[in-house]
Amino acid sequence: MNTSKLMLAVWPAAMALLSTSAVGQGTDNQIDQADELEEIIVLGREISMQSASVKVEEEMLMDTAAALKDLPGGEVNVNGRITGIAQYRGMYGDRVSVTIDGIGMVGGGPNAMDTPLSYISPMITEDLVLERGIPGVASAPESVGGHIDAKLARGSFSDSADFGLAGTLGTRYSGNGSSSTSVGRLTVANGNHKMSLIAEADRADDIDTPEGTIYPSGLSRDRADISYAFAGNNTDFLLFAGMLDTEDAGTPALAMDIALIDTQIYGTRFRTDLTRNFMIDASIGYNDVFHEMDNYSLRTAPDSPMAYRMNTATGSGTNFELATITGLGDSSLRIGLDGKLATHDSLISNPANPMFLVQNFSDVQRDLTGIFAVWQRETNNSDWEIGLRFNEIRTGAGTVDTRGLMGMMGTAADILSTAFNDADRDLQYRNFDVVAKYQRPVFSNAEFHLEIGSKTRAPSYQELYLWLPLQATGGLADGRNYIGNLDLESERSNEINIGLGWSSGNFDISPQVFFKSIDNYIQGVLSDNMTANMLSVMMSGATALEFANVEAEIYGFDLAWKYRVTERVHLDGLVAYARGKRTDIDDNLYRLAPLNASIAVNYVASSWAAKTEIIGYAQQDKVSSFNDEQPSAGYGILNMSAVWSPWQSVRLEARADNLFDRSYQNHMAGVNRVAGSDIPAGTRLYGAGRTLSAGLVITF
Ligand SMILES: [Cu+2]
Repeated sequence: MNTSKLMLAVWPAAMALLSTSAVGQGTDNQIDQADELEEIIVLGREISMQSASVKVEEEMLMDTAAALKDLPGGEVNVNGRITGIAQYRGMYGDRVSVTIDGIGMVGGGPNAMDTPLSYISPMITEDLVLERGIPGVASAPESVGGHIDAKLARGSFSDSADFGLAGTLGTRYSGNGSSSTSVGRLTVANGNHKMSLIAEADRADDIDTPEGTIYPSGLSRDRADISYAFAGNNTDFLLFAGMLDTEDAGTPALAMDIALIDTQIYGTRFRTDLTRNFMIDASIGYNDVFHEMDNYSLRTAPDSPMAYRMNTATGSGTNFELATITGLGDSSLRIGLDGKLATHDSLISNPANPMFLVQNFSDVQRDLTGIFAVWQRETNNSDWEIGLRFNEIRTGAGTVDTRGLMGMMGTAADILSTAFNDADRDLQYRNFDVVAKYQRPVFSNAEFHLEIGSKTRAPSYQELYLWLPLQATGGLADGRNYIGNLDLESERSNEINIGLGWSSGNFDISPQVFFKSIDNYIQGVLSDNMTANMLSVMMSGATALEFANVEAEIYGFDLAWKYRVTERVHLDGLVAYARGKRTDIDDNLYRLAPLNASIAVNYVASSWAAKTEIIGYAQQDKVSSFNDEQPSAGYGILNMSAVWSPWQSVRLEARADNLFDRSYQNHMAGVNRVAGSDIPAGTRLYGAGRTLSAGLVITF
């Protein structure tokens, strides 16, 4: 399908889908029928029991991560407008694996300012796919909390042997914060070969809320990708090179803002059928990040230049996978080897004091290699999947030092660096994962789904090697200083997930309930390191939290539903709830969304469509006392959007977010850490006020 068809396919597709379940009724085969019935598809969104996806390029967004809120159980922790950290069912950060075209990324920022989803700009994102429930062991090496894959929109192969040119030009503009996203795509392709050049430029100033301006919340981000792809009878091949250039992007929930993120990305994917029953699937990606952040150029600078901080961080590494798939009659066996080899450095300096230097992370390495086997069987009565995985993670860090720290601070830092340098920092983790999935039809119009898994995650490099109390925590944004812990063990999540897909006439619903018990859950606890606490109090007024293994559980449910009122009108919605608590002491887990739901009225005509949605969040008072987490009040907002395609090649878009200009604080929004802002430091950031947007996308 070429891009012009792709952009517009949603209207005819939506029309066709309105009658999907009617088509399904006549099918004899029970499982086929259930397979068709279980899918809940609305404009731009597709939800089944196994996965949920959004066609992100059709949404008017600045951060692709925001599209997760359109998926059952999906959330996003917002530390800045383009630093959305994926959350699924109460887990986030390194617990949720994110891949782009199936390949992982190595982050550069120790505070996750370059989150994986920040590498895939919204107008060049074809799909964002969330694996519902427990990710299979083949999806990603470490994915205790979930797995999300985003697909770049690199255009399509054509139907003919002759080469043709196709492309897209589009721009979207929001009045609030003069925010713009613009895309260009050029694809030269025939049926077998495709060359594609895509680029997106995003710009924005500070955005306004009913309580004042969020300062700083402007941004500048450019993303480009050039690729060659081959599609043969038995072989698919993709080779790409990309770049990301982010500059001056505010992250008011963190202690610093993004000055620069400069990343090169390279990768290749190869898939071939050697025989009818034997296939090879391989991918390798490399990326290299150079990142600078500071606390004085975008936000109100500290009073004393002695408190200016510039942090230069780098991250680079390789993600790879080599797998074989063997067909065995009605089942298949996938056996693979994969890995993620990463290095990280971070240096803190002061432009006003050339003497000042802190080696925050020095020569850090985290190398994972894994092997896995997945057996899948599909019959008329049931689907089975059983997967086993073994991971070995080796980590290491170089020696550290500081320079120019005065008096007692210098003495304390020396004590900590000497202890760190004398410790054994070469660590090794061996982890075994297992996931089993079972699915079968029940009654004539429903399907039952059961998953059981035991999955692991070895500690992150920050959790191990943060030797000086700082806020470099992968984006926790709780305002606390943390120190690492070289004695951490891997965490293990034992999980059960039960789902139902039910369809009756005009109504579809797909609820799931889950329970996970997490052994050795890693989170910050009060530190008994007196030196670290003293230093932390001198720097921030509060003692340090130290990463430790604790016990936790998370349970909840989420569902998607859809009701067809008429051929053209349908209602749909989501409900999600996740409750997380410590089980070794009486406390709640940090930064989980309260009960939330959305309901939308959709109208689809032949050349236009409109949607009105209400999104509601309950209050969240189940907050973490260890992280000084503040409760948040419930709220509801109303959004409206419309698209019109007067011609096949033109798509006009209009959208109003928060139409009634409601003042609200989403629980996942961070707490403001910036002084001299309309929103006081220490207050949870408010959601954007009424935001009117318009867009034009032309395809050829
Ligand atoms: Cu950073």
